[in-house]
Amino acid sequence: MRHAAAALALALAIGASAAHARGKTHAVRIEGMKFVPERIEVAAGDTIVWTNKDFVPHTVTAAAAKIESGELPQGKSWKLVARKKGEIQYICRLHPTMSGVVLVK
Ligand SMILES: [Cu+2]
Repeated sequence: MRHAAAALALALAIGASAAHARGKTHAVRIEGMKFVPERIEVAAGDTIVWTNKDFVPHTVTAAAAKIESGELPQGKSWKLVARKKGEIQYICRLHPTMSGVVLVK
């Protein structure tokens, strides 16, 4: 009985650490009408958080990958978990000259 409890405690500890190691978080600022950094490399399972530092709203849009943040006003963030490996090229739908790349490895 005591042994079983110890095994359960160990299993919970392993589960907790595995969940913690699942992914990193990467920050992209939207600032001065640019995505900064413009290109990032992440691992599958990682989270990317975009934060709009500009006065005007922006979006994170990759139509082909069905990614659409909606309009982000100043100070707002939007996050995406990168699940599929490959290159995601995205733009701001409101200012299509703004572009960025997420490479998911
Ligand atoms: Cu924009």
